[in-house]
Amino acid sequence: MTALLASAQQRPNIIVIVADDLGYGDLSCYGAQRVSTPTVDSLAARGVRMTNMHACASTSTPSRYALLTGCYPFRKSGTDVAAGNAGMIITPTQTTVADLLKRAGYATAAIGKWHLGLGSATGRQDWNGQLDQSPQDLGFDYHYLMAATADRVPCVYVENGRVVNHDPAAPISVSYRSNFEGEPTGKTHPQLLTKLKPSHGHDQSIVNGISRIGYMKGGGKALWRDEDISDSIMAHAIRFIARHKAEPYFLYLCTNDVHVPRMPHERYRGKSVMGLRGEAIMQFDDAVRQLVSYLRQEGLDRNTLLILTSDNGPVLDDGYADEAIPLAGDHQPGGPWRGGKYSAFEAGSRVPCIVYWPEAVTKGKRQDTLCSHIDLAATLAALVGVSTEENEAPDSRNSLATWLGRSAKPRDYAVSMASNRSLSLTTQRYKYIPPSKGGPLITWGPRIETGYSPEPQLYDLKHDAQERHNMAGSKPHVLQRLRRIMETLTR
Ligand code: NG6
Ligand code: CA
Repeated sequence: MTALLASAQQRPNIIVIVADDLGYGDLSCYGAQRVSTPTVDSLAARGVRMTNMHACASTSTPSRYALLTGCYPFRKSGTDVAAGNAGMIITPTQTTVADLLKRAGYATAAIGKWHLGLGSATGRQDWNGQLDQSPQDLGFDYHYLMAATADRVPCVYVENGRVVNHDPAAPISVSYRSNFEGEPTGKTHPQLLTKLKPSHGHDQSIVNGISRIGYMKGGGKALWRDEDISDSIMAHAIRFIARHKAEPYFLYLCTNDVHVPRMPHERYRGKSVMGLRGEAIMQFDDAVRQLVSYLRQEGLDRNTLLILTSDNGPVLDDGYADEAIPLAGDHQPGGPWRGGKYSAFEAGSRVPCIVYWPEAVTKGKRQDTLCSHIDLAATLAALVGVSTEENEAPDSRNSLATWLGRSAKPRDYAVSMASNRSLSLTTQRYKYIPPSKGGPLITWGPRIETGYSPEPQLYDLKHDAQERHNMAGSKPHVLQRLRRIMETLTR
């Protein structure tokens, strides 16, 4: 490894692109046929395409929590899908990937979807002034963020702890409890839903002709237009790189695509047979194109380590009537895997992941070795030569050689948390889902199998990618081994 790194210029720039709800089967380099992602495919062709990368959860907040802290989300309460007025879920005393890279002299930024809370306390943020805590307390020198998701208020960008384009004529109030007097909602004023209607939930405050989760008043000029979110995120990402191209930098770049409400820019509209969801995937690919072309133009791409992945598995109807289900046709957003977002089955956490770094990576490699997002912190720390204390990124292990396609050494197991907080373990061969409460299907709208069962489940992923044949009874030794790992982990 040392020789490898010596051959590359020391300290590459690092960009981690995290897509939202992009499934294993949503990219053409992973087999999608009804949508094409030429830019991501070209990175895969010249980088490492991982087929066995696991997010640590099948929803966003806990998945991102693990990615940034190297600590499993089940260890901390309050790591479930966060409201838009949640206080910061990672505490400033915790060490993040950004903290570690700062120690190595990196300029650091978080841009795009955040969904890890802002300010020190839930519901107490001053959206009209300076937030009292922000990612600047988590090692990020700069941030330009959506507080949560596009379907949650407040529908504004926050830059370095302040609402961007704050409009003094329209002071912002946010509540996740009750509406503000006289404010229309999707429920009371469906005639104002000019762009998209909810299919379930999402019937509260209306911004840009789309109703959301949560209540918001004001905003005025600061309110986003969904069609411009991707461009806005990418413009800020490129501006950050332009400012820091002379020094090593770390960019945590989170797209809003392909989360709901899917409302891509007009230039993609009508371009996909899969409708808005397909167009959101096209917009994602094009965002990556904008970034990579800029890096090439500036001669920066050879010494940039770019990791592209998704926070959790896919969902078609996630609460808006965007026709994702009928227009999907035979598209399999989860690829060969069963389940989807929220689920304990594989498609919940088996995510696409491409590692691109022209100077150091094994080109065009397909990496089938078991990997987990949890290792990002230790892997990047090792790459830049920073050592971690025992309490820092406690669950994270250096997997650099594997991620660069130089080794086939798998993790012993990958842990992931479903939306009911139950855990599952994947090994290179098997999948263990302990008994958990909850019915076989998501109850609130999305048509997704949960994978929950009162019985222990054990699947041989090598021969049963679809998790159909429970071997818990026929492979007692394997079951016992995985059960023990789980017990030790959660003790
Ligand atoms: C769910 C939302 C869904 C999505 C999800 C979080 C409803 C009915 N559904 O509660 O639309 O926002 O939370 O997605 O409100 S995530 O990718 O950010 O985890
Ligand atoms: Ca997500």
